This record gives sequence, structure tokens and C-alpha cells, in this order.
Amino acid sequence: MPDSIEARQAEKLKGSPVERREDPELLTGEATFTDDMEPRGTVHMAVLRSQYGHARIESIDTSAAEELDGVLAVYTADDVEASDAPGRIEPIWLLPDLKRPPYPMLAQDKVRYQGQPVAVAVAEDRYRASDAVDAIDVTYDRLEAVTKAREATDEDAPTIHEEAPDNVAAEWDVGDEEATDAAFEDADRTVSVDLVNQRLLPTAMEPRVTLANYRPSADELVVHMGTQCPHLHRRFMADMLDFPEQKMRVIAPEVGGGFGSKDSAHPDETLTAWCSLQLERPVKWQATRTEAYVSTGHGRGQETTAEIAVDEDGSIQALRVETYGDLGGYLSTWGPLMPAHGYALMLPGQYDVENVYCEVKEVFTNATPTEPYRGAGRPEASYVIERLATLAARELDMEPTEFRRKNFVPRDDFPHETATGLVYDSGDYDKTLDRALEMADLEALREKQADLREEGRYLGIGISCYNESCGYGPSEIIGQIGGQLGLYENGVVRFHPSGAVTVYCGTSGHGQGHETTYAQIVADELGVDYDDIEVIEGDTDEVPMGMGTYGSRSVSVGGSAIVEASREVVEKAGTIAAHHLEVSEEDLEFEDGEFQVAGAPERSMTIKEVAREAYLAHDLPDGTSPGLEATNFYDPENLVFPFGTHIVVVEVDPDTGEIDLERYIAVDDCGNQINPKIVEGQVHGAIAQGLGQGLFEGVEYDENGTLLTGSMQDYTLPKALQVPEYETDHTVTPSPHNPLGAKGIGEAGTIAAPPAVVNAVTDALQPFGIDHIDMPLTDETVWQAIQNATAEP
Ligand code: MCN
Repeated sequence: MPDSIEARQAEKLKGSPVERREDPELLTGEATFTDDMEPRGTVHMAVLRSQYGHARIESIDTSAAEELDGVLAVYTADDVEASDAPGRIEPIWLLPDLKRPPYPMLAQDKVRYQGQPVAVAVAEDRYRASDAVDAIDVTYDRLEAVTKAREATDEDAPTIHEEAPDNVAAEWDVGDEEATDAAFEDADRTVSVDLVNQRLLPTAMEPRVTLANYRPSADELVVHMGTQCPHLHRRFMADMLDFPEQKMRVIAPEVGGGFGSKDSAHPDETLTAWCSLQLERPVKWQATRTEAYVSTGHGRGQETTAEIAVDEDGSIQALRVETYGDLGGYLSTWGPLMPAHGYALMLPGQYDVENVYCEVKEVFTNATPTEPYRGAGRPEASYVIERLATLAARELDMEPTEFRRKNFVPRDDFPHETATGLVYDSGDYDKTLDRALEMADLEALREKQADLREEGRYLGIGISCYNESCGYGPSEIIGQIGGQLGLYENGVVRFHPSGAVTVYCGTSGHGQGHETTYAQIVADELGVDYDDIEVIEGDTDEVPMGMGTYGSRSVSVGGSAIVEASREVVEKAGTIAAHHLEVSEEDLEFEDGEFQVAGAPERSMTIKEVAREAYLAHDLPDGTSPGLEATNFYDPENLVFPFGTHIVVVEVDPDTGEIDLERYIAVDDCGNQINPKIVEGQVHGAIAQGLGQGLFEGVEYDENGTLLTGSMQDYTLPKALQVPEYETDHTVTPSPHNPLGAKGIGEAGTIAAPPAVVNAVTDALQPFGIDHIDMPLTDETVWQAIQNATAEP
């Protein structure tokens, strides 16, 4: 670590692979998670959940539970209603004419998914609370259930909410239908595919957990919880409880991963807080893994028919897509976003497509509500376009890479407006493709493939050229398209009199290494030693405002807020320095933490010295207030659009369907990198999750709406031994519109990997005439596809 101005001049921190400062605490087990906390007097809440996917509640008898030893209270929906708390989850993303049936914290008359909370019990310890829940007697009248979105729109499907008799919550579209239909008419060839982006279970290491402590003497509610966005959760809870926001503090201690599953309001967290308000005691709730699987929002859940129209020369003429988005039993906080703006706007991918039309139906089903899950709409879009691109190339007998190259948005056409209304900020798609091809040696791979086919062995090469939208904003546009929040970020940079610095940011990292990267950013901006900078996130009392961490927004939006705040600090420091050096501000130069008089470098003052003067306040320029700090609200000008090329090489055993993942090559471009080591870690983790969707993971329900994959025994997550050594590299195409030139990287792998691996497996099985297999490509599904194959190699 550089410890002097001279050393820093030689080594800027931005762009350096600085070790994560978060790791020692985590690796030594000293980090504090919510479940490690147990203030005196803590009692425990357990939740009785519906075991049925769809049923009418006829009666609830809590008397036996109430009589158990150590049980403090048992509550049902009637108790919530009597407390005057509104107690409903409201969506934060609205679409025109969206049907909004109420989503109560505790089920009222009906349950609409397995796992929906029906009652809670609070007891002196976790085990008694759980026993009490077992003693609650609920009589249900079971109803027919439907757990697939397309099926739920069938005429004879059961109605889930009276407000939406056909189960359709919203119909939404984007693009020009007429022009797209005409382009399909005129095109030389069309290719179509039916595909499914299956539901996924978010599997954070730490399931959701909440410790709520209402202190009546201060009339204050302090909530520690696993959250990705404490300020949003404070707002959700304040609304659901009708509790004053300013009297409520939400803190995210260490959060054992989120992957999107901790940015929505769920009944359980607010119920914990509500119980604390009722009992005036600290109340804790911690989901078990099985409980988490039925109650934490599932990811994805889309069924799509997608068509592409192409000319003989390989140019894409049009895309036409129809998608059913599965909302689950209720509208979750972000539920309506994913199948609409989160997904459909990104359908053109890296390609210059003039005509696009996408129609979306958002549908209620008797399954756990869907929520953002790493990628949140963009993996679904990338899967559609990247499958279509490969299938179209096959139809035209073109190398899939060349088909893609022919249709790329050219590097000199940025900013590029898409047919879906986005403006891609910057890109150089040929560059990542070229580098990935160089690493893979495609020619040699194609030769190997041909040779092996002679021996009855099936090698496949899959490619996916993805791009994604990250760093959501600007707030004004978010408001215009249905967001009920601003998507800016707040950063505070505060010097202490000693010259040390504390940085506060409204993002809330939970594994992404913000403490490290934000300190790197501020060290460069202020010229202060990295070790003198502390970074604070995840506490509504410490950080003035924040929108949180999701959508790979932290570095491009939160990072930019702290850059701007740092620059405001430097400006004020410059005014003070000029006063002390008796020159005008224009005559000062600031570099590496030092203000120097231009042409007289011996006359200088470090920013640390300025900080001391700013707090001494004995001699400040007229009109300058004491102290040295700045607060910035950064509202991005546009989204950022990272991109990349991933190539997968597999060998498929036709006798067993087994897939051997031989190579995984990833070349990503997230603009300027703050910390390449952290970026690489993010890429690795996300690819594993993407391979999880491609090869292993998939939610299954039975016809009654019972989750069949409700434990880790039934739901297969990728293990270290099942993923290959990744071969990674990157290119750098800065974003032109944020001060860091940085784009997000946190989700890239989950977006790129599923189509890459499916394209690889179907490439291997081309001799069998297999064009498509739905994910996850387990040995069994692949073997089955080979059994049903129409061609013989
Ligand atoms: N970074 C960088 N240079 C860039 C881009 C990013 O150095 N050009 C660094 C950032 O400073 C940050 C990290 O990479 O330390 C990720 O930054 P960014 O892409 O802005 O994403 P966020 O920090 O907003 O993280 C959100 C993203 C999402 S949406 C999910 S889901 C996700 C993910 O990050 N969940 C994670 N990564 C995760 N990692 C862990 N360990 N746990 C999760 O739950």
C-alpha cells in the first residue's frame, strides 16, 4: 500500500487489485451477522405457513398454542387488522392498468402459495416458538391450483384473485407491432423457438433474518436485518406498520449474500417488527433453509415464444416475442418490473435490430411470488436473443460467431438507440468477441469437433454475446416508466480534524467488496492514504439516504456519488488553502492530496492540513463555514451497458446425457475497473450461478402447488467440482457519462452463462437434429432429448 504522496504518484489505487479489506473478519469468523445478536430479553418468532398452494381458510384455532409453556403470543390476520397497521406489501413498480390485489402480511381468507404466512407465534426461545406454530390448528378448504403462467391464463384455470379473474395482472408491450409484422413478411427466413426461463431459488448462505427491537421509552424501533437496501426497507416497514420513519432505524450487519432476495419487502421481516411493537421486547426471526425456499421470492419464471426474421446474408430484420411472466401468488415489491422493463427492453442484445415487438402478460399463479434474482430480467432477455442468434445462424448455415458479428451495433454507432427505446452508452462488441475467439482458438476447436464426431464423440462450442443494463436511473425516467422510487444514490465524504476520512454511501454491499473499492476511489480523489479512509454503508441512522445494492448499480451510481462528494470537498478545501497560502483559488493546483501554488511548488498545504484548519475554524475565509465534508445525490444521466462474450466448450455423452464442461472462457467489459481482483471474483461467482440455471437448478411444483424442490437435497446447486477453471479476460470501454467511466459487473456471468452453455450442448447434439432443450440441462433431460431425436448421426 503506498504510504506517501510520492508512492501514490507512482501507483493510483483505482485499477489496482487491492486485497479486500472485508475478508479478514469474514474468514476468521469474527464478523457479526444478525443471528449472532441477541440483546437481553430477546424472544423468538416462528411463522405458520400454508402447506397448500391454494386454499380457503375456514378457521384458525390458536388456543392450544397459546397455552404452551414459554409462549408469549400467537397472532393471526385479525390481530394485525385490530392493530391498525396497514400490513400490506405494495409493489414499487407499476404498469398501466396493473391489477393490485392486496398482499397482507398474514393471510386473511385465502392462501395463494405454499409458504404464505398464516399466523405467527412468539416464545421465549426458537424451539418453543416452533412448537407453538405446530400447535395452531387451521382448517382449509383446498382449491385447485395452477403454478405455470401460460396455463394460468387458460379459460378453465382457477381464479387466484377476484381482482384478476383471468389471472392476468397486466398486459404490456414494447416496440412497433405493425412494422415488425411487415418485416417478418418480407424477410427471407424466420426461425422460432419456445423456451422457458425456469424459476430459480435464491440460495444466499444466510437465509433471511430479522431482529427488531422496539424500545417504548424512546419510542424507537431498531431493526437489524439481512437487507440489500436498509433505507428502502425502512420505508417499506414504516408504511406497512404506519410507524414514523424518523423513529425507525434499519441496520444491515454482515449479510450472508443476497443475490436480489433481500431487496424486497416480505411479510416475515415486518411481522417481526410488528411483534416487537406489540410485545415491547426484542423479537428475532430466522428462516430455516426450507422456510426460505418456500417464502423468499423466487427468480425468473418466464415462458416465451420468440421469433427472428433474417435475410440470406445473415442480417436480422426483426424480432417478435411473446412472454408470460409468472408473478406467483401476489405482486411482490419489484414483481411487475422483471418481465416488462427489466427484460423486454434488453431483447435486442448486442444487435442492431430495427424492428422489435414484445408482448408480455404478467400472470398470477399459485407459487411463491417472484422477485429480482441476480440479473432480474436481463438473463431472460439474453437467453432469448442468444438462443435465437444461434438458431438463425444454424438455419443459414453460418458460424454463430460470424452471424453475431454481422449484426453487432457497430463500434462507431454509440450512443445507440434501440428499437425498445434504450440508449446504449458505449460498446465495442467486436473487441470482446475477438479476444474470446483468440483465447478459445475457434478454428482448432471446430477441427477437434469434426475429428471427434468421426469417433462418435460429441463436442459442442457455445457462444453468448451479452449486454445488460445496469445502474438504473435517471430518476425522472424511472418515474415515467412506473418506478415508485428515485434511482439516484447518496454519498457523503467527511474529513475528520485528524485528516482521516469517513465515506458514507447509500448502497449496501453484502459481499461485493464496497469497503475496499470505495476507499480506493476516495483515496485517489482526495490523495489521502487508503488506510485512513473508512467506508460506512447499511445503516439508516449513519447514511442520510440510500437506494441500496442491486442491479449492479453500486459502483456506477454510488461510486459516482462519492466521487462527486469528494470533488466538492476538494473545492471547499481549495478555498481554505488559498486563504492560508494567500493566493487566489485559480492559482492553486491540487494533486495527490496537496494544494500547490502554480509555479511555486514550495508553497503548499496538504488537504490533511486544510482539514485541521477547517475544524479549528480560527481563520477561515469570509463566508466559509467550519468543517470539511460534502453530501452528494448523484442521479445518473443514463443506464450503463456492460457487455462481453462468453464461450463454453462441452462434450456430451450420448449414452448417458452427461455433460462434461471442458472450458469456460469469459471476456467482459465493465468499463474502467476500480479493482480487477474484485471484478474477477464477481465474474466467477456469477458464472457459477449462470451455470446453475443452465445445468442444475430448477423449481418444480406438483399439481397442488406443493414445492417439490424445497430443500438442498432436491434442488441442485452447482458445486466447486462441477464448474471448470474459468479462463477470463477483459476489455475496457468506459461509460462516457459517469465520472468513473465504470459500468456494473455483479450480474454479468448469470446473464452470459445460460445461453452459452445451452448453445454449446445443442451444438454438440447437432448431428441428432436437436435444436433446443429447456434448462436445466440435466443428464436426464439431455438423455431424453437424444432418445426423442429425429435425426441419427
Ligand atoms: N467493480 C469495479 N469496477 C467496475 C465494476 C465493479 O471494481 N467497473 C466492483 C465494485 O466496486 C464492487 C463490485 O465490483 O465492489 C460489484 O460492483 P457492481 O457491479 O456495481 O455491483 P453491486 O455492488 O451493485 O452489486 C450488486 C450485484 C448484484 S445485482 C447481485 S444480485 C449480486 C452481486 O452484485 N449479489 C451478490 N454480487 C454478489 N456478490 C456476493 N458476494 N453476494 C451477493 O449477494
